[in-house]
Amino acid sequence: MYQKSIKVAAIHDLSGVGRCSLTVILPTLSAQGIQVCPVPTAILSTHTGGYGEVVMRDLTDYISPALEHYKRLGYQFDCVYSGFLASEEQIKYCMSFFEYYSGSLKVVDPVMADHGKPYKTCTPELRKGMGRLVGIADIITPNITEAAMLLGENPYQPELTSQQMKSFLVRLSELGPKIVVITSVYSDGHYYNIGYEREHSKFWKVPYNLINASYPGTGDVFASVLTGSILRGDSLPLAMNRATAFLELAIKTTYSYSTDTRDGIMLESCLDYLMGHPTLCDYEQL
Ligand code: PXL
Repeated sequence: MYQKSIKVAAIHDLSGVGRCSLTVILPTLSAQGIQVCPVPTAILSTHTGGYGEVVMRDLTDYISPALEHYKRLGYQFDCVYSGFLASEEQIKYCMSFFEYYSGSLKVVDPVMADHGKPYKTCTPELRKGMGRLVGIADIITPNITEAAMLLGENPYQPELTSQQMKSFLVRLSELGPKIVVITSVYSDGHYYNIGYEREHSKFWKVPYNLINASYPGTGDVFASVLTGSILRGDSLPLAMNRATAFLELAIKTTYSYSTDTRDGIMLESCLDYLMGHPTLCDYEQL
């Protein structure tokens, strides 16, 4: 299908149960024809969102030696993509990865919070460190809670005007990234994923229907579809459209089975959609 494989170094945790981080990032990128080289930051029995006390093995001391090995090999990645990080210390090692592979596409999903509230693991130090990572990224994919936190604003942002959406996007881009995509924004009676490309001064929005259930890992899947799509050469609005449509499909499929929401979305049932790579043009200009 492809002559050359596109390689992504994925710096994320491996959570055994609950379909998030590497367990969804690997299949989502693979289904798009992208090779994932995982750099696990921690191993957890489950994600941290509702299964009680988690068993965790921190792999902070793995990240740097792994990078040293790749340096000795002269190994190249087309993209370095980070997400949930377990501690402020991990930010430093993650930063070394981004700095060494400065010519690769740098994607930072600043996983810290959702629905107006920081995750238990998000300390003030981690939040500051995430700000530093965002500063060296090419693309960031915060949800609206994380976007507000990165800008030092109230994490709870129930509704935004068009002007406020643009202001959020531009101010985040001023921190460093050329492309900013913010998910789960409510405006004027609709939910949107919104995006900004500094190079073209263009703002985009893709509407979606909200399902009244919250599943972990949806941000990871969104960022992975978007990243895969951009690595394959799609424009930003088409990549946003693909990621939004795929999430809508996966969430509605899952909701129809009334599963335990802690188990995440039924990714396995929906991956064939990504393999087909259909082109969608349901985006709008913001
Ligand atoms: O999906 C984000 C995520 C990743 N990894 C772990 C998490 C979460 C969100 O709760 O707990 C361990």
